[in-house]
Amino acid sequence: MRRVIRTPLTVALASLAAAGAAAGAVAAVAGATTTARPQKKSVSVNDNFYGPAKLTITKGSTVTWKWPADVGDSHDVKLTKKPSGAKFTFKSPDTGKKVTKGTFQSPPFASGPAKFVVTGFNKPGRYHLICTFHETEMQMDITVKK
Ligand SMILES: [Cu+2]
Repeated sequence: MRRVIRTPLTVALASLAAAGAAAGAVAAVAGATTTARPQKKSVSVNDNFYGPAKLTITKGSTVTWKWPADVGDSHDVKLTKKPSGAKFTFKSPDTGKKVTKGTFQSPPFASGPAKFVVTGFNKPGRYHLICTFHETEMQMDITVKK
């Protein structure tokens, strides 16, 4: 019969492997309790409404407003309310370069396809947006979950 000889090295390796497995289990549990991953959401810009008009997203999500081929009227997207300190990254309508600012307004489009992509919904709370051409009827709310 063969004897299994446990040298100090194999014992050390075995305990390392056990420690690694335990650490992995802890990491898996921690991962399960952290907040949800950022999402990518689309909003269609219509005559004269956003679809959807209410959106709930996770922190750090990206929202893309999309104008279809023939929207009709000109429409834009302007942020009017946000949690304090919120900042956004988007392509500046003026320069076409990416900027990070405390507010945003898309270019107006009357015919698409066109899109306006905004990232940086990192602060939980309510964000209110309007179309500056149809301010009273064309509005939307975004809620960022805690
Ligand atoms: Cu509009």
